[in-house]
Amino acid sequence: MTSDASPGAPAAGSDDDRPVTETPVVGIIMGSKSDLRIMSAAADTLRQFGVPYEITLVSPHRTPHRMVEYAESARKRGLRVLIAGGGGAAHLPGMVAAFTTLPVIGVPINSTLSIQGLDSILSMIQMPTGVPVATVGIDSAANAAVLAIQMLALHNARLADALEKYRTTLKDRVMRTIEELRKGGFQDDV
Ligand code: RP5
Repeated sequence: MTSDASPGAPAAGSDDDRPVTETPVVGIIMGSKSDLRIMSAAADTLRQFGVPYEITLVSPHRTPHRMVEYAESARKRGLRVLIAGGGGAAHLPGMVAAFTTLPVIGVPINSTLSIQGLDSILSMIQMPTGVPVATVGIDSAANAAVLAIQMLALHNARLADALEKYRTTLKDRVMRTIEELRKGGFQDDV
């Protein structure tokens, strides 16, 4: 994990078959340190899947030039997907998407000044044609990471396999819960 936006060396190998290396392939950015309590879930998820990432603060309003520099250099630095979180007037994902053709996943955050996250999500979803932001649910940073991993898994067999196993654990958890409920007297119709 790197802790700032300093350029890293691009990994060797072809784009499609490149193995996951320590070079960050996902960039996690957010408007403020106060967003970290939510966005850290994206980092945790990427770590669990062994996906190298970088995480830093990039504010579209307080550090606009840094935002442009980050977005414009992202592909060259080896990043494949960007996850951008913001609360309130959450312009970061949309503006970053304007400066890069990498896929941008937006995480609307119910921050202290947000109107329950509604302003944040509405700031992200209605992008003009040609400049999409793949917006996940309010505070759904872990899902943003899973979506990023699904994108990377298009050309990475290890990640595709890990995603299959992850889905199996989700299913198993539900089935165990059903069993526990049944033991407690819950009568389902299946
Ligand atoms: C946005 O304003 C940030 O993404 C954050 O969610 C919100 C509040 O920022 P702070 O005032 O806590 O720095 O730019």
